[in-house]
Parts: sequence; structure tokens; C-alpha cells
Amino acid sequence: MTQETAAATTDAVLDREETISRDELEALQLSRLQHTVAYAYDRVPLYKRKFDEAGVHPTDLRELSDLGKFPFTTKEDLRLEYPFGMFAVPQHEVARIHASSGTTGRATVVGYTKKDLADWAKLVARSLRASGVRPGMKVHNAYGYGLFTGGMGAHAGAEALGCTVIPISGGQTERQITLIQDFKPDAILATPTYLLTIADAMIKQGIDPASTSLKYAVLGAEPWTEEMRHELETTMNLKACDIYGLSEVMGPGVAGEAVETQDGSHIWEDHFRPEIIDAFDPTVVLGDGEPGELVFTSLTKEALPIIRYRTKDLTRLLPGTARPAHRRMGRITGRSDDMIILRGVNLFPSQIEEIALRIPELSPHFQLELTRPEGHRMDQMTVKIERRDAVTAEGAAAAAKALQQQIKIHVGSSCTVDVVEPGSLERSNGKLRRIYDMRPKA
Ligand code: DLL
Repeated sequence: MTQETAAATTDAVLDREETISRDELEALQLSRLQHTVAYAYDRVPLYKRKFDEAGVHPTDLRELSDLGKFPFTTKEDLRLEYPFGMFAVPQHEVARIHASSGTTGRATVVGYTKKDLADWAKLVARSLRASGVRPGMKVHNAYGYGLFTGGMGAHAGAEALGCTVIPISGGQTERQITLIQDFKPDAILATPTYLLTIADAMIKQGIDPASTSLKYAVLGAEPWTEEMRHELETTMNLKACDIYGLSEVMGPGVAGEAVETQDGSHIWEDHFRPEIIDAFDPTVVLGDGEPGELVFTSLTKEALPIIRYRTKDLTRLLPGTARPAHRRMGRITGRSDDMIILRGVNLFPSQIEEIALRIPELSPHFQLELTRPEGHRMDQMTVKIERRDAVTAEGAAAAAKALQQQIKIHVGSSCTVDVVEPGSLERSNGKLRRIYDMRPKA
């Protein structure tokens, strides 16, 4: 698609950086990258130490491919520098702090200057606009508010776009439904599994989820599939687009999907330089189209410049379409640390979602239980999945068999399938936990 046709397919006024050529974008990336590595080296002791140890200096960055000479940054680095060791500005210049929940160790803390907050809002606004949201629309924001970047990040972006924001946050599903009915929002921002919870609760109350005022959903913060998009779009009669991001790199809005193409999120490459590496041999930088681990370098951040951050998210880079200069990312298949290794076969919950949703008797509500029964050396996986409402016991038994076979064919592992009653599995309030690991700790 040419730049002109891309701009013509939308009635919105785009940022200049959304319509520039790839050459112009790469020139911008190079100058911003050269600034960022020098800035990080001069201001953050961890970067100086790591660059020196690796024998690289900011002046070695002469072209974009030189980025590969620089060391990676990991979540562990942020934890070691807890709380503020990675900040590149004095504390009085830090306008906001967010942090991860820290359930699996020390929280990772991230900071923003006033300019960082303005850039973040601009990029979320750009993502929402790409996904169909327009100034003047009412936006129901069901991402969690607080230290999590989802709620406040999405909020500021919707405000910057010129929307009326309804800051409901996550949870209190009954109340969400009342407000959707009374306030008549045009768009909803939520995790895909939480939107499913809302749709489900509407059906229970006798409300047809397809009858609401909602026309657009901008969904992210957890992996989801094309099958889930289809499920949500048909049940709720809206257009659902993806939004991607992570706190260490910014928050929501690192990448956003265009509603006219719905073909994966465009990474806003005027602010972030993506790379794909081999997750098992990180020295190997892979080419576009090849699947691997996504790595980001920030190009404009002041409070927390981030160099070659290993996201652990597995995907691939694809050419730009609706925004030709900005490459897209394929759907995230999963995180390398969420990968289940079942008798030597690698498996992600999103693969199960994809297969299960092609079986009409089965709902999108499922969880995966991993066990290692006494006396067994091998791990076992049980897929617990709810049947759809009108399905009979025979229908459920046949669906269980079909799912088991399809998993064997498409994933290559044997598992047990337990089709359970509608409403019996835990519902999402935000990011849904799919894996329940009951294996004895080593
Ligand atoms: O989840 C930021 C966010 C909020 C993105 C709201 C989109 C919407 P974290 O809590 O730091 O930040 O979690 C980041 O969530 O590394 C991915 O594994 C996952 N993730 C985020 N967006 C998507 C997506 C926010 N669209 C981690 N698809 C990331 C798949 C996603 N996974």
C-alpha cells in the first residue's frame, strides 16, 4: 500500500511520523538511537558498566545494524537496580512511577518524565485512532488503574485523542454492565479475557451483548488469538483490535493495530527500534519474518532509556501495511517463560485457545493443569474447558475427544481433556492465569 492510499483509507488526521517513508524513518531512528545510547551510557551506571564490559562505546553506533554489538537488558537488571537505579534523571524530574506487581520476585519499577508521559499519551492516542476510536467518542476504560500501566496509560491516551473517558478500571463486572448500558460508550478498552467475562455476565443477566452501543474494542496485555477476535466480534457486534506494550518499554501503545486491515499491531518505530533474536542463542539476530524473541530499544525516553530489552515475547516482524513505514508484529504466540514443555514438546496456551475455539461445542473458558502423578516420571496436562450452554452430555464427550485429537495432531502432545459445566472455571478480571502448575517443586 502506498502512503497516499494508507492515509486515504482513514478519515483521521495522522501524525506526520505515521506517514513518512521507511528511509526517513530509519534516518530518524539512527539519530535518535545514537543519542539514546550515549545518554544511557553517560547517565545510568549499569549501562556504562555493561557497555564497558562488552567493549563497546556509544561512538561505535554508526549504522542501525551496529545496535547488535550492544549488550541486552533484562528484567533481572531492573530488579537488581531496584528501585530507582535505572533512572537517568534526578528524582525531581520523574513525574510518575509505575511498577509490576512483584509476585514473582522484586517489583520492577519504571519512571517517566513529563515529556515521557506526553509521548506515551501521544502513542496510545495514535494506537486507539488506528483501531477506530475518534475524538469525541466515549471510551469505557476497563484496564486496571494503579501501578499497572494499563489503566492510566490507556486513560491518558484516550484523553489526548479527545475522547470522553470513563475510568471504571477492572472488576465489578455488574457495575461495568450498568455503566455500558447507561453511558452508552462507543469503545471499550480491556484485556480480551476480561471483555469475555463482561459479555458472559451480560448473557447471564439476559442482556444481548451484541445490542450495546459498543462499536470498537482495543484489547491487549495478554496473548489472544484470531479465533478469540472472531468470538468477541460476533458475540458483541464490534470491531476488536490489538494493542501491545510492556511497562519496561513504556506501557500500552508500543504497538497498535489498524482497524481497516486487522493484520497485527504496527510498532511505532519512531519511538522504538525492534529486533528479533533467537531466544536460545541471543547472539543471533534474526531477519524479518523469522520467529523469535522480541527485543526493544527506546529512542526517545528520558527517565528510563532502555537498550535492547529482552521482552521474552515470541513473535516475528512483518512489513508495514496500513502504516507502511512501521513494521508490524505477528500475534504473540506466548512468552518464553510461559512455555509448557510436555514430554519434550513445546506448547503455549494460545495454541489450545486456537484449537478449542474451532470446536463449536466448546467455550473460550479453559485452563491448563500440569501434574506429575506419584510414581510417574512424565508430566501430564489436563485441559479443563467449559462446554457452551446448550451442549448435551454426549456433545460434550464428543467435543472432549475432538479436542484431545486435534491437540495431538497440531501440537504433538497427548493430554487429558475435561469438559466442565458452564460458569465453573475462574473468570478473568484483567490478565487471566491459564496455567495451573501442580507439579512437585524440584
Ligand atoms: O500489559 C501493558 C499493556 C496494558 C498492554 C494494556 C496493552 C494493554 P505489563 O504488565 O508490563 O504491561 O505486561 C507486558 O504483557 O511482555 C506481553 O507478554 C503481554 N502483552 C501485552 N500486550 C499484549 C498483546 C502491559 N497485545 C506483557 N498481546 C508483555 C499479547 C501482550 N501479549
